[in-house]
Amino acid sequence: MNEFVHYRVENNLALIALNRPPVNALGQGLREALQQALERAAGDTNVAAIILYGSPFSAGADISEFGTSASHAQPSLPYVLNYLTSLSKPTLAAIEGLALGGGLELALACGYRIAAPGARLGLPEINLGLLPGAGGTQRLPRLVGAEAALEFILHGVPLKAERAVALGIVERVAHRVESLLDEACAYAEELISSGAPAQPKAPFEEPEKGLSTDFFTDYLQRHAQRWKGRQAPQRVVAAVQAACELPLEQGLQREAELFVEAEASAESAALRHVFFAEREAGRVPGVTAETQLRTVNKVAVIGAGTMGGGIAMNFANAGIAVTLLEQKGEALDRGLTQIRKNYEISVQRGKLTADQLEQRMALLSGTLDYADLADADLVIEAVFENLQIKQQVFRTLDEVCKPGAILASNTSTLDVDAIAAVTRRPQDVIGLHFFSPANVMRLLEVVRARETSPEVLATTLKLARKIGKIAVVSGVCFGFIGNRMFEPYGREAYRLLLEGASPTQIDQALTEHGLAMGMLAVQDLAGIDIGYLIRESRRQYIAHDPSYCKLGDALYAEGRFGQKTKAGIYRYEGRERVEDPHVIELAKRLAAELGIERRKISDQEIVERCLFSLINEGIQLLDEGIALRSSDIDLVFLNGYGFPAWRGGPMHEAEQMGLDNLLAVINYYRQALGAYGEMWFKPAPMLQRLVDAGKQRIEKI
Ligand code: 3H9
Repeated sequence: MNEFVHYRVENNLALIALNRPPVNALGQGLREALQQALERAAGDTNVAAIILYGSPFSAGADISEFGTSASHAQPSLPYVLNYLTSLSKPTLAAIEGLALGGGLELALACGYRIAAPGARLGLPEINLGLLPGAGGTQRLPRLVGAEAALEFILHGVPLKAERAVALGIVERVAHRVESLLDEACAYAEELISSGAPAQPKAPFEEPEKGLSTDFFTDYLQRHAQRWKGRQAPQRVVAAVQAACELPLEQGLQREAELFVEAEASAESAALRHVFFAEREAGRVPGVTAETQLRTVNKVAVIGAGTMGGGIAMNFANAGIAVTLLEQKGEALDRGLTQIRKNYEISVQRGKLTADQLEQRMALLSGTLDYADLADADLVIEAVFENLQIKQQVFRTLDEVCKPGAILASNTSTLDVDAIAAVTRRPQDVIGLHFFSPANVMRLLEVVRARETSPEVLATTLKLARKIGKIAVVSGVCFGFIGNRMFEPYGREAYRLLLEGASPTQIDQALTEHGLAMGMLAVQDLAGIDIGYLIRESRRQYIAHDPSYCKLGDALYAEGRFGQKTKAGIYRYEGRERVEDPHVIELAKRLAAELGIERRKISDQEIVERCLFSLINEGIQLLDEGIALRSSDIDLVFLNGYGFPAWRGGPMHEAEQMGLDNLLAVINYYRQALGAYGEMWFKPAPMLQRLVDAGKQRIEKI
């Protein structure tokens, strides 16, 4: 028939197989082929019922088509699905693997559904800033009720087939994946012989039944805070409300209008950018499908503190045995006890069963002896952030570890080449920078040192995926991608305090922009002492600016280390963060000493100075080859620094505002801030080159 669809008739059944690897994305070609196959089956008098199947069934609309003319090119997905529902023969979806988004909507347009055990069904459009746009918001409420449908669509997380049956999305689960098609055929024969209608009566003909009259208004109000800055959730609510208030045909029309708006939104463009960025990050020069992988069955972590313990949990969670090494028995016991406590919290929250807790703890063991690391396949060092101490650990590892073991450092700022250089196997050394809390944060910066071998890199990238991390490869430089770019961002926040902004104003301006936390609250959380020690190691690079994080240095001298001492930039009363007049006075005094004139500062200036300094540094990093691509930088900030995914990341934001605008604003501050501006607001040379070349995307030129 067509390369995208395989069509055959067996007995009285038309079997239509979707065939567009790897995930049967419903792009224009597949839609066209499917439409033709359906028309052929409809017109064949030998066909009494139609079965649609695929392996996997389908991951939905082709995301790469959004924003292009192909997205709505005929036959559109809604058109094909409406045609499907109009057929007079029973239609059956046999769902293997996954039915997501438009893929599930295809199944919902069929009269009947059977799924393979373990198949995942979901409407994840919300994660792309969209709503289901091929009938999902109208047909699902009629199948499972409006409230259940709303939760399912807004949650965006797929359900396993077994739970989908309980919810009423599919009628049956096949006994085995292998027998799915046979069982689907048997089901279709039953439908034919019982004279079942092509489309059975909807279980919820009135999906709003049982809901209070102000259900949707209440729902929006209840979630207003959570959805701040976003529009897709509100569109989902509007569409499901339409399912309750309008006949199907008009409801579908309303859904289509909302979908067009959503597809054109900046939010969806940002989230689609993130989707492809995550896939792109895995493509690393020098690593191919042929690159040999090393086996990693046993991991060791050196240091059982908060970081080491969190790192160890990642591996235990993935079923990999971990040995924790500490210098003293008490520290080891403390570390293991803390891990157990963390798991106990998950059990209390219902995220883990008591049995799973014990299984994970059984994978964790402790030792005080380096000799016990001799058979580890991967060792991750998570000791104090000091080059000499880390080098000493690596010398020892070089002595005790078996040949071929991967030796990783969790350093957040130090030179991984200098660490590798103390071993006789620099090709086996790599940086694995986890973010705190390491068992929660998705980001893993993988630092490729000068001599790191492709096998070691490929193995760690694969492992990162296994433990559920987003791995981003960075070259070696101070702070790698994240902390290096975070430094100018922090510098500006501290400087704005001297120039007249209050801590609350600065943090609020940033959280209003969508950041999970303001920069100054982050400083208090990370530790004012930690920031100070990092500055101490870099004084030669910052000494020319006497105002550089001056307030941070002063707070350090006062012993105000942040949350842990109940005082830093803020004061902490229990869990509450309050502004401290002492810090404002301190800022005024320091400003006077430095000759900085205090003034009223706008929120816009705060956001621009903090964010654009960070972006400018990112462009410089790309130019230096530390980051491979600008979308990698976005992933770092989205997954490690609380940037909002719906803005797509700092580099995507810069592209959206226009690189010429970015350059103009940076140049404005360079001039407006006088000597300070001249020091820190020089545009990265590559930004100028990109603008001169008329580029809209941030890419190395
Ligand atoms: C929608 O359906 C809208 C409708 O309601 C209305 C329309 C009118 N399109 O992730 P992987 C590619 S919105 C295009 O590495 P995994 C992916 O880029 C859609 N491409 O594998 C990658 O390509 P490459 C709603 C897609 O096993 C390759 O497939 N659906 C699509 O870890 C392998 O993917 C979703 O949001 C797609 N829909 O995960 C589902 N899906 O090799 C989005 C995948 O060149 N997809 N690709 O890098 C996913 O969640 C995961 O990709 C999936 C597989 C779970 C399917």
